[in-house]
Amino acid sequence: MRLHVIFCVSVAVFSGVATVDGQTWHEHGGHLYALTPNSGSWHDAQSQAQSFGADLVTIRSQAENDWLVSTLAPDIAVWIGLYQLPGSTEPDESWVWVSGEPPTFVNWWPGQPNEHLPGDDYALLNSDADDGVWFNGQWHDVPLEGWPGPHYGIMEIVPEPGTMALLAWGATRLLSRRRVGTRSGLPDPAAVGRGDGVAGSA
Ligand SMILES: [Ca+2]
Ligand SMILES: [Ca+2]
Repeated sequence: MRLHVIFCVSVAVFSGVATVDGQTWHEHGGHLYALTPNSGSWHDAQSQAQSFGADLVTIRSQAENDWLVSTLAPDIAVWIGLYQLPGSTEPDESWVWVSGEPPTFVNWWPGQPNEHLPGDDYALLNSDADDGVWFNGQWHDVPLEGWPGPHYGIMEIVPEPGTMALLAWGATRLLSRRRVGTRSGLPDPAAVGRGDGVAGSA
């Protein structure tokens, strides 16, 4: 799993987008984001995220919310990593992120959360239309299974500190070596100097 995640990160450094096992991961602010492979309940979505070494997304700002909508969910409703702890006072006490980060930013649709029905304890980001109203990426508290229609989740990988810098450094070196070889048609001089790529070098 660790190699799987590292591969995602390393490819993302090159282009900002990587497709791994059919999932398209997008890099933004040093984090990686993708939709879950399958639709399902909020718990299904979080389980799928964990299988990639990810969690459902933690959203920290309006800018991040807007980027997620435009990049991954321009016209669908998707699960995010916000849920309400059991036993909380309804409708708005103790909403928490699966990442453990405090909810410093929220983007509820006006009047939400409202505990429309008992058990509306999971946050759904909506950018699609309902009865002619476009929700513009704002959130609703909904049941575990969500609203009618398939719901995918947005997964997020937060690389460990230093991982992105290390991989960026490695990617830069690899690209540099490729450019040298392409231009001259000769082996990488750096490799020659180290004597680690040319047979018979002293
Ligand atoms: Ca609730
Ligand atoms: Ca609601």
